[in-house]
Amino acid sequence: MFELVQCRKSLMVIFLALSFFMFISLSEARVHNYTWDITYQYKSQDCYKKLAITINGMTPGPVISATEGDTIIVNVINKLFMENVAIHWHSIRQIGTPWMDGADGVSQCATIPGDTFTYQFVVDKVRTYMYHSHYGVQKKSGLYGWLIKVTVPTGKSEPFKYDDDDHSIVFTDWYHSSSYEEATKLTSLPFVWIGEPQSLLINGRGKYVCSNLNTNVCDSTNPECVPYSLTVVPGKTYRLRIASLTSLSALSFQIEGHNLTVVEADGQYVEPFVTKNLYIYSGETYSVLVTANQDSSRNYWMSTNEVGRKPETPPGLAIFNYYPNHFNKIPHTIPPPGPAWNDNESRINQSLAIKAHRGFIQSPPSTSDKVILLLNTQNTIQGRTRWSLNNVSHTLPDTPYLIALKKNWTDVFDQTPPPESYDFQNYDIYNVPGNKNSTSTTSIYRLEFNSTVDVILQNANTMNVNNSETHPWHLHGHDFWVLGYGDGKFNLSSDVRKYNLVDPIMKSTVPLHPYGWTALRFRADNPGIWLFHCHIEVHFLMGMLVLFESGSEMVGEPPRQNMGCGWTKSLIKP
Ligand SMILES: *[C@@H]1O[C@H](CO)[C@@H](O)[C@H](O)[C@H]1NC(C)=O
Ligand SMILES: *[C@@H]1O[C@H](CO)[C@@H](O)[C@H](O)[C@H]1NC(C)=O
Ligand SMILES: *[C@@H]1O[C@H](CO)[C@@H](O)[C@H](O)[C@H]1NC(C)=O
Ligand SMILES: *[C@@H]1O[C@H](CO)[C@@H](O)[C@H](O)[C@H]1NC(C)=O
Ligand SMILES: *[C@@H]1O[C@H](CO)[C@@H](O)[C@H](O)[C@H]1NC(C)=O
Ligand SMILES: *[C@@H]1O[C@H](CO)[C@@H](O)[C@H](O)[C@H]1NC(C)=O
Ligand SMILES: *[C@@H]1O[C@H](CO)[C@@H](O)[C@H](O)[C@H]1NC(C)=O
Ligand SMILES: *[C@@H]1O[C@H](CO)[C@@H](O)[C@H](O)[C@H]1NC(C)=O
Ligand SMILES: *[C@@H]1O[C@H](CO)[C@@H](O)[C@H](O)[C@H]1NC(C)=O
Ligand SMILES: *[C@@H]1O[C@H](CO)[C@@H](O)[C@H](O)[C@H]1NC(C)=O
Ligand SMILES: [Cu+2]
Repeated sequence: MFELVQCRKSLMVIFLALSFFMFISLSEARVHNYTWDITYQYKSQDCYKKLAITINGMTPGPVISATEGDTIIVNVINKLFMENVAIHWHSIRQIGTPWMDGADGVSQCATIPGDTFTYQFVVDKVRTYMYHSHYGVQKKSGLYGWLIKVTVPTGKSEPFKYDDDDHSIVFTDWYHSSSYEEATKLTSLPFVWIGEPQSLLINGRGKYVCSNLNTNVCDSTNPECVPYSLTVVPGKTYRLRIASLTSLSALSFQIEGHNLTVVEADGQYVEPFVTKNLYIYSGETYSVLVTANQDSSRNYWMSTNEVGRKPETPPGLAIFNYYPNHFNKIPHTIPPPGPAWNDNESRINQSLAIKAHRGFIQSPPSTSDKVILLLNTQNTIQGRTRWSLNNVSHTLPDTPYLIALKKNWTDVFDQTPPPESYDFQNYDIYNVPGNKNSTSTTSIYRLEFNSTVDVILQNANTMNVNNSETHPWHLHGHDFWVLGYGDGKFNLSSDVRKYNLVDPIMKSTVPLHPYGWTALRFRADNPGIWLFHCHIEVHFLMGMLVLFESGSEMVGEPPRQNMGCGWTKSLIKP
């Protein structure tokens, strides 16, 4: 065992050294150094004034642009008076830098008020990234960021052409109550549902109907809630980089009268296909091409609608502005209605249509070493509503896992592994769970380093009759191959034979559709411990997460800045 660890260690060193020299020789890697002040400010994003968490006064936060191989340094100064902060760099794999993943309770202790945390990592892959808080339900308060656009180095090219880039669209859903109030509702006894969001925001702007309220806190003429407008020149083709960081809603996006050509998903090139609307789930990113080929005498709506849950939130609207019309000129048309919220079939169809571009296929291993089935159910623990995987609901310990593993503190979390399966044969996914009583755990899945693992996510009925919800599952530290989606119960013999091993897309976030299943494969080749969780913040808070550990013995010593909570307090005593 000792020899094996040593051997792995030296392999890893050689591997890291090689990658380092490779990028040095390929391009002149640059260092981007930022300092971010995190503060509360009054914002009127949907015309309703409320407290939002900002980065240097902004929500969404500043855009970071870089080239493949560049180093990003962000000094995050927590200037909130009473609240911790942790920032996750969504889909950055953090190979060799697991301490920088920004996941509270996993890779670090959240940064306390007055402290600074310096995130430093290399962007090793061309794609569109985003960042957001990974502390409690803080993302809901506005602490999320624009995309990190990592461009192709000179000499490399992409399999599609466009005239203009640099148009990023990020969707969020917005509540008027505070995230404290929401977290309290969701964890209280009896459970209080937070309801649907008040607004859908496009690039941080929405429009709440202020006349619904008898208060001057809502002002529809506030310039902060003027809709986002994207100006296009007739005849030209644009690349839009689209991301969703909603805390609850699954969305559909469309541009009135225009088709969208999907060309990239979560950083991998897609065999292009044309669609009228793009379905997008929290945590996903896409690139679409759109050509300004319609009547240029007017402007058009860009709109986003809630799908998958019965919508009670009006569509989010922005303006697709044909030059030289005024950018703020409101189209006289009615915004296009989105697809039916419960048209689950067309959502599965679009998921199935997303395949790797034939010139950029990265073949998955043909077999796997381990299969983990995860049944997604809603349960209760001592009366509190929770989400469970294979009948257990997960919670994070007070001491971050990665530090506990490095220090061999076996009392920090439950050492018994969580269940890898469930009684699939007999479980009725169409009915309210018979056994509502669940247990909570801090246990982790330990995966052999560099082994190939399949995860089959199986959806089921919630605790409400005839209801199953959409869950976008996100994996930290890795991309995975999406081998298939299906309706109903997964069949271990017949569905496995239908896996797409030819041109599966690699992603880092994937939807699990109502009453359906989703199958993934990944290689556990990134030393550390990584979250795999539902990206709906509310579900995450309610236990919809698991942890995958692999090769954590190869990780270096914990930096002092990652400590300060739980057992790690003892390590930083003066
Ligand atoms: C980044 O900027 C901070 C603040 O200006 C400075 O203290 C630090 O030395 C810089 N780091 C690098 C690597 O340039
Ligand atoms: C959009 O695509 C559909 C199907 O490919 C096609 O029939 C339609 O004409 C296109 N519409 C526009 C505005 O290009
Ligand atoms: C479609 O999805 C909704 C929830 O998103 C669910 O309640 C409904 O039962 C689903 N319909 C089918 C046919 O699966
Ligand atoms: C989904 O795809 C199937 C198979 O291609 C097709 O028969 C069906 O009409 C599609 N459904 C929707 C709603 O687009
Ligand atoms: C970790 O701790 C356990 C229990 O305290 C002990 O059995 C084991 O040998 C320790 N492992 C290492 C590598 O120190
Ligand atoms: C639920 O489970 C817990 C722990 O297993 C047990 O103490 C409790 O009595 C159970 N409650 C019900 C209603 O079954
Ligand atoms: C689920 O958990 C409950 C409560 O702990 C337990 O009674 C039940 O046997 C478990 N069911 C399965 C299938 O593991
Ligand atoms: C992981 O396994 C693959 C396939 O067996 C192999 O090509 C690769 O070199 C291994 N990587 C490491 C870091 O051991
Ligand atoms: C649940 O769905 C089934 C099948 O679609 C239907 O027969 C039944 O009436 C529904 N029950 C309720 C309470 O809506
Ligand atoms: C799984 O599929 C096989 C082959 O189609 C079939 O014989 C078997 O009954 C299915 N199992 C279940 C549980 O549906
Ligand atoms: Cu979920």
